[in-house]
Amino acid sequence: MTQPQQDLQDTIAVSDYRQDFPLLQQEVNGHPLVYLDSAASAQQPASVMDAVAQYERTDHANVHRGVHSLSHRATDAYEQARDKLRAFINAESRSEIVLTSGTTESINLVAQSYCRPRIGSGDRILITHLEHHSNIVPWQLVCEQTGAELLVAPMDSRGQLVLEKLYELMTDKVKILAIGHVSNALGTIHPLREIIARAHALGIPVLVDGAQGVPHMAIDVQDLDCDFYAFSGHKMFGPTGTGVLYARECLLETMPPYQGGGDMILEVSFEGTTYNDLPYKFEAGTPNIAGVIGMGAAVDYLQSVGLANIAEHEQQLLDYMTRRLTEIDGIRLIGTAANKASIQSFMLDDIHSHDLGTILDHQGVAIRTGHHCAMPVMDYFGIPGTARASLALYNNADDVDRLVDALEQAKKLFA
Ligand code: 7TS
Repeated sequence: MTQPQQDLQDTIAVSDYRQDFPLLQQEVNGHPLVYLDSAASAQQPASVMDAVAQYERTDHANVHRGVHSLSHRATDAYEQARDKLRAFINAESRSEIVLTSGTTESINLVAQSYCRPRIGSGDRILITHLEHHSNIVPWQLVCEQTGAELLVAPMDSRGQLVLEKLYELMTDKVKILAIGHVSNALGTIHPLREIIARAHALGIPVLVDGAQGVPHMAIDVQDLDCDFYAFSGHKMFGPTGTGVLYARECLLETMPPYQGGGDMILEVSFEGTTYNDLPYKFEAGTPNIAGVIGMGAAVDYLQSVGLANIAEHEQQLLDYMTRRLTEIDGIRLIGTAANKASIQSFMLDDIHSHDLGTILDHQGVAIRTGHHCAMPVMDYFGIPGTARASLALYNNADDVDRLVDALEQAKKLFA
């Protein structure tokens, strides 16, 4: 066993916060669970589970419809969550917070409702090499539908965007730039403020895929000056099947509805339909009410801890994890950008990442393995996939030491 290094100075009492997460208090395969897969889905604090349970036990009803008390209570809780989310990312108005099923739906909404009606052959959509499939395929679909061309800004061997090349690709033919905030495969944080300013100087609107940004740092959409910001509830300690599309009100006003159905209308007749006000025009059908209420509770939780505290803790832990992993003979770190958040991909000797993941699981250590829905990133490095450890508020130095010990065990097994 390697000796744990206890010199990590935690800025917050992590052990206290860890107790807020019931799922983490269990053994897996006979070992205390070490959960290092929060980039795929983060665990929920009890307060989120309680908020969902309270709605289901005492307030369950549909929203925006009934005159009865339960429906009022459900509507109030649901709309309060929207207000919390508005404040959380500092959007100017609650009309700019469209509640969706997650990042994927948020991006598809922009692709189909904003982009598709206003582009055609000769136009271009600009993305980067580091995107998750959710920020690639929706744009490929629009290109197929319209004849527009998809341009991809390159990255370097550390997993950083090559900014000069990105800027070279920004021309008046580009109708939107869609870019991740933080790469889910490599952890790279892009210099968004600079990139957005450059795009806006040329009149190019910018969508940010914030799925891996929101959980790890304070987001201020007005300060970033982005036009769209998409994120998911389940990566920020909320329930699955919830998410947000932030969009500037002036843009939402020009966009046709994404889906038709109940709640997105003011009046319907066979002759025609008048759409509802923003943001409801983009929220057809009964939403994930319980999930959204839980997402609101997740915002409360994140704010009670403080995003600055979370970012500082995770940064220290990432530094520690990188240092400990580097000490392992035969490790190859994939993604070594100067500015990174909470994620480290790696390979160990020539052990297949799935084998590594299985061996670690036997020791109670949960990591993600494979291509991480970022196949172009894997292609760049000429590999089928990586092992990936991702950190959250509830992880500590002991988790990292357990990961390193488990990797040493794997080496022995494959020796
Ligand atoms: N964009 C990024 C950057 C992501 O990391 C993910 C999910 C998505 C979009 C899609 O989010 P969803 O909530 O709509 O599914 N990323 C991961 C991951 O890294 N491992 O599993 C899912």
